[in-house]
Amino acid sequence: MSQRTLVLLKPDAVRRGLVGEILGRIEKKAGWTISALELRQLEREVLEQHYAEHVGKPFYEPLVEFMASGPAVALVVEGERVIEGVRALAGPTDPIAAAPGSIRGDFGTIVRENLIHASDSAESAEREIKIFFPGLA
Ligand code: IDP
Repeated sequence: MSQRTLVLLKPDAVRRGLVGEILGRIEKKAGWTISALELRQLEREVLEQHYAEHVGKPFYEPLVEFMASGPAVALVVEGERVIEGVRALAGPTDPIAAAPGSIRGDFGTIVRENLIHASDSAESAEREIKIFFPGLA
């Protein structure tokens, strides 16, 4: 089942020079394709749309601040079961609980600064792709 998903390499990944490492893991999965890619400073307005489901939670404000603290990489990945697959590569939200071998498990320690975002369903993916790549069909 070919799908597409929205991935963000968060500002900590860019600051720490982990973009190549993380993109490499995604690129090496057989049959997956990166169909859009952009390094950009995320504006608050975009982040408010992206994280709308978390408004009012205690971690929301610091999360938006962190996500706007430096450039991030936004990309769209297409391929077989890519929504589930990129989330498996990323590992669970808390990097300490994430298994070694996963991106968060290998490189993270802080829940907020967990390196990568990946859409969690087909509906989220379509919503998020529209936010970051409005020109994409
Ligand atoms: P996910 O990114 O693993 O799907 P979500 O629950 O959607 O996790 O949370 C969005 C982002 O908010 C997380 O990736 C993380 O950066 C941050 N976050 C989630 N829960 C906490 C928390 O309890 N403390 C600090 N930051 C959090």
